[in-house]
Amino acid sequence: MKTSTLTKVVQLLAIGIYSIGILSSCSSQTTPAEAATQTNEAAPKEMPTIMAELTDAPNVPAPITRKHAAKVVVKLEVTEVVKKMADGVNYTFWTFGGSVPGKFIRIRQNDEVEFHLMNHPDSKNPHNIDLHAVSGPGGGAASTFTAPGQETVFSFKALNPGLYVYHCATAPVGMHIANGMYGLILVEPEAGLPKVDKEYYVMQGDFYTKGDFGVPGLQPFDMQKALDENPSYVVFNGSVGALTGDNALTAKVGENIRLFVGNGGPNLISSFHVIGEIFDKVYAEGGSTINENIQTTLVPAGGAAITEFKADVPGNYVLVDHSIFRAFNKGALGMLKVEGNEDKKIYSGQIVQKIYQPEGSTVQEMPKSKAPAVALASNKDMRLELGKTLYAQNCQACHQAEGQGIKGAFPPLAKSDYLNADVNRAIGVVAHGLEGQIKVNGELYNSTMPKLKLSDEEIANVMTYVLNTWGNKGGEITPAQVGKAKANFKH
Ligand code: HEC
Ligand SMILES: [Cu+2]
Repeated sequence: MKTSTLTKVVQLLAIGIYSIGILSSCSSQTTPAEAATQTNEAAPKEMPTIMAELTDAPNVPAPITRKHAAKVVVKLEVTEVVKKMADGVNYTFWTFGGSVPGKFIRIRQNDEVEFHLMNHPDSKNPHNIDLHAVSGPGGGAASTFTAPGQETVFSFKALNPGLYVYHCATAPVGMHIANGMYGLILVEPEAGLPKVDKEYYVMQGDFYTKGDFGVPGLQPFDMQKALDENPSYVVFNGSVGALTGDNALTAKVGENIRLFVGNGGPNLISSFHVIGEIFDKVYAEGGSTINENIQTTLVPAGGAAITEFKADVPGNYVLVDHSIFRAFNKGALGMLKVEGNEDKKIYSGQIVQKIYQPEGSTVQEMPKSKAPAVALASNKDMRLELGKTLYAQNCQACHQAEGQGIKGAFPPLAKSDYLNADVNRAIGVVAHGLEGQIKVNGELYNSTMPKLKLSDEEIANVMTYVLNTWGNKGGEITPAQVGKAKANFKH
């Protein structure tokens, strides 16, 4: 059933393409017959027509197995949609295909692509597309300006193999890109890419919202922040958490993994790195030159790279932009979960942990906050006031502005069952730091909270603030209670 319908569609399309072929043949330099000779391969007399398989990130269409060029029909629909930017934060994304990044397009060198751009009737803006894989004016932008409810068509021949960015180029261009209008198109070399076990699509982008990182609600675009190149969010695949928790990429020990990495920008260059892995191969800038044994590869705004590595030992590998505040504070963080057997020769795990006297503690210490003298609070209101500032200075970088934490990395303080169940234990955590596994609101965390050099007075103030904010249970903590809780803390 499915096949016969598809055949009909292909036949119908073939008729359509034939007429377009006549129109464009005078301007095209190479006829299909010539192209077939150039490939030096047994190509059928008439190029077959194929509907391109398009995928949403992190998925990639299947590798191309055909040994000849084809006419490939790509149909891409632009929509303007409200979607999640982070927990509690929404944004009106402009998309190629319904999500950010846009659909992944996979073709082969010397294919002739018939490109349809449809702009959904509900869109508020016209859009077009500039594919960096196109040789011709505007990379297609000049031929694809499409008003809402319209469709445009142009065709191009994929002359150069490589991994290319595509994006909208309608004025104001920066704003269209900043709203998520970008994706990747892979032009496989004629010989194809070497076989691997897993392929994934990861694309970075920077976003500019009126509210800073984590401020909830539907956030509008902020032109001034975009001009200042000061993003509120830097994310992989369109939102904070698009590649963490249940959305993490997966692989098995021993598998070879290929990441098609793109950067839509609009402004930032990505220092792409996978924590705990070394790229065996990087197709630098998405081109044909292979660089080996790379730790971090630069992915320019409007550029791409193909990285390959083998998962040698099990564990969680964290994808980051190694401009590291972007990773831990603005969202540019993803995860690859590798399952399988350990190999202690390659990675032993911790062998020794013991007290090293000169430093005193195995828990890392943070530098003391700059405030020279500690203001003393004489009532709860003052504690709340001072606690708020202490929180911003000492806790917010990890637990986030609204106490919401970062799933998989920093537990929430907002409505934290761990905190509300035993406040003295939480005070102990703040006073002594914490290592090891804990469960907060049903989620496991196994990480390190540093020991902070805060006085009992400061801990009393910050904990009073935390307890009276974000739906926690309230109350007042005094320095005396902190002293007691510290002494009794064990974990
Ligand atoms: C460098 C990052 C970092 C900073 C700064 C930090 N924490 Fe934490 N905090 C963590 C991590 C990570 C954990 C979980 C530790 C674990 O997995 O064992 C945690 C756990 C906690 C917990 C217990 C779990 C929960 O969610 O209820 C509390 C309470 C807490 N932190 C409060 C604070 C307060 C208050 C501050 C500021 C005075 C602060 N933290 C500063 C990283 C941090
Ligand atoms: Cu656009």
